[in-house]
Amino acid sequence: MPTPRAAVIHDLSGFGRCSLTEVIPILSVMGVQCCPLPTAFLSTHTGGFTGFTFLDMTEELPKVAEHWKSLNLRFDAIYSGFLGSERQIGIVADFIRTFREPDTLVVVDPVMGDDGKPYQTYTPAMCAGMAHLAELADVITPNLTEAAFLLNRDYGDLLDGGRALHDEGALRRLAEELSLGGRRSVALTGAALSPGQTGAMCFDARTGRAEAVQTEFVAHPLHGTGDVFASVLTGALLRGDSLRDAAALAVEFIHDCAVRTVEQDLSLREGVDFEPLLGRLIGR
Ligand code: PXL
Repeated sequence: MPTPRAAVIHDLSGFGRCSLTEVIPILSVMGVQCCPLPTAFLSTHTGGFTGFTFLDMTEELPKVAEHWKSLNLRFDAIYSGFLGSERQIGIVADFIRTFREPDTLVVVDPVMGDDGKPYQTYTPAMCAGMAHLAELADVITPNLTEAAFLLNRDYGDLLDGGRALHDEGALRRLAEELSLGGRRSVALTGAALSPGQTGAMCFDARTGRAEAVQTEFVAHPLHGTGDVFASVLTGALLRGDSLRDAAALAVEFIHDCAVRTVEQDLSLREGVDFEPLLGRLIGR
């Protein structure tokens, strides 16, 4: 089988594991060729750090797309994550329309925020644009905050104002609602069936069914775990796993990385200590 190839549109943050510093090693170890389009270059990620540098790569993206088109490059997956400007939303949508083929897997991780708040560089216009971009996806991987933004709902009102936070039926209905009538698959992250657990509620557009995968809750906030989740999920989907199995692998991997991060008393803003565990993703 030829090595699957993924175009990954995400930022490169020099310190604080997230985005491309997680996506590239994870996809590589899972046997996927990763072709990065960096949306911005930052000195650190924006969660838990201040004073970070931010080089916006908006101007570069269409030039890269044009060159890749001239080379007739083809992608088995297109995966987008953290965007650097409002204008990038249209550029990424054009990229998807240009390179998508009938079998291309389009994963949009609608990276916008956490804990009810947008990330420091995200404007309301970017969040509104992200909802349009996500309409092009086969699979989306929002956390609960991003789910509220996608549905244009108040985070505080989501899941019955928090009263239904651990209600399996309410989480299932939320994932179904995010599927836009079953047109796209959803892996809703940070979905916990009880306070001691965490995981994902998956709505699979292929089967029309929603199913939860759960693990033991370890710590919060653990930076970069959403990017690990979307990366493992994309790698596993590309090798033919079902959405549920792909999500279960991602949830289990993040749990094990979180345990070793906490056991070593590492700074949570530096991201999960995933590198020593990468071997677990080989051939699974
Ligand atoms: O993990 C999401 C993410 C990605 N990229 C950058 C971020 C964040 C979250 O804070 O700041 C630059």
